Amino acid sequence: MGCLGALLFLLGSLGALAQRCEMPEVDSKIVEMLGQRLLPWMDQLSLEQLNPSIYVGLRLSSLQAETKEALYLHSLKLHYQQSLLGSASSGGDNDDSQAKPSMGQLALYLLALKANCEFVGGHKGDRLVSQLKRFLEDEKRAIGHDHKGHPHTSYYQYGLAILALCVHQKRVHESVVGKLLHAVEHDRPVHQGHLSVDTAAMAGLAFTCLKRSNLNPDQRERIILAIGTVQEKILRSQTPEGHFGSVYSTPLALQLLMTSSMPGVELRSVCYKARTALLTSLQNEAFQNALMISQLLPALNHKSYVDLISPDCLAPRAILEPAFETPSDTQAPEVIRVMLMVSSVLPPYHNSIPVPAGSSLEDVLKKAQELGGFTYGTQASLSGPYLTSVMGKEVGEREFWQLLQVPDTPLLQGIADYRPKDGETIELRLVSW
Ligand code: B12
Repeated sequence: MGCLGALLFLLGSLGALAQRCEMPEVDSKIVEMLGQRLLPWMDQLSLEQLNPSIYVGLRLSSLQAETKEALYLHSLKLHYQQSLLGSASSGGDNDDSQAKPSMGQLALYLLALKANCEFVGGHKGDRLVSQLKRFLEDEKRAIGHDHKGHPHTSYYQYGLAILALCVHQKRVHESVVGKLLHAVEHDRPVHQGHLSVDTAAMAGLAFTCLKRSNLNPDQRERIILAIGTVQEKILRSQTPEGHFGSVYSTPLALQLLMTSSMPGVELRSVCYKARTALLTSLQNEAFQNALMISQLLPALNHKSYVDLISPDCLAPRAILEPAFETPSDTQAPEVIRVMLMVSSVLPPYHNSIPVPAGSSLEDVLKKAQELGGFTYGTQASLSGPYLTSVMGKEVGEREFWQLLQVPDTPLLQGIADYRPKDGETIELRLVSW
């Protein structure tokens, strides 16, 4: 073999080794149906209901919602800027009725701006960037010099914030990036790594952005290694069906895998398998939640949040038409019984709750409250209503009310989306995380 032949052979085998995560197109009807489920959410324009993730997901998808989309971004700007920057006339501290967006929500808002090809800038933009940097500094302090502490929010939001600043080409201090690197480096799989697949994927997306933008050149080697660590973690988490972790962490995991090639890994078949698993889940109507759909649509369009470094705002996207309403069954649904159990309180609560078939777990909780002897409270979040108190017991620091199917299977969905079956027993359990 001549010199050129050898070179071609080498390049050929390198190409075969370094495969990309490319997924064959998913039927456009399926994608359209997912997009249509976002439309009703886009009519809700109060701060509590606004969800910047929906806007980002749509912009990175193959779909567009025309004027609705523009109006949605307008409302996001109005409400987020007002609540974050506050106006002197709002009376300062006597206007606490609406909670300020969290670090992660501010980060998603900045991603939404970039998804519309807008750089944050000007006086207001700079203040938002400073706020996000301050949030990160506070979190860095909470984690501490010895890395023994925890962020007040989560490493997921920590990664999201670094990613958002990065796509706007805003540099964050090495010590801030260092905390996320440390978390990934010390997430030992042998000890059942504590970072979830979603959190690892989000960290990986942030690192990939830093690598591509070369914003922290002195940490480049560590960043590249950490991307590899995250990729491995995600690959190891693939279930026999093909999901990474669970069905709902697969969208972000795919976003990450799509940003990279991995020498020596059959990425093509790994991603093909994930796609098959996703298609089955889509047929089973697993994707009803708007936040989940917003994380899935980019992956189905071969895009990731890292593409927000230089988004293609002129890419043609199909116009989304509202779905036809299918007339609902007029027959009264049968009544089912769901057992509701709370053992984290004294005396423990245990009751059989009658609800119409097809009710959500939230309907069950409402009915139980109506029947007496049970109370609960929720907080709005981008994923829907988050259960924060049960029988008057509010969650403490790093605690949450876990939803389980007895004896011990955590639910994969929240109270608004999960629909228990007749005779099922659901436990609400106060746990630390
Ligand atoms: C961190 C996290 C948690 C933390 C939240 C505490 C904290 N201080 O951060 C803990 C461990 C407590 C948690 C709990 C649960 N989680 Co969680 N969580 C996440 C994660 C990794 C990031 C959320 C986030 O910060 N988003 C960014 C910020 C900007 O958005 P936000 O709306 O302001 O964030 C808040 C809400 O997301 C809320 N929250 C967290 N999880 C869930 C789940 C649901 C259903 C709801 C309504 C709210 C909610 O806590 C966040 C902080 O306040 C996501 C991953 C993802 N892909 O989104 C999963 C995720 C949202 N969680 C999920 C689930 C299933 C749950 C639980 C229902 C699990 C269970 N069986 O009990 C519980 C919630 C139960 C309840 N009380 O209502 C699923 C939801 C899937 C779906 N179909 O919608 C996700 C997508 C993980 C996954 N891949 O399966 N979670």
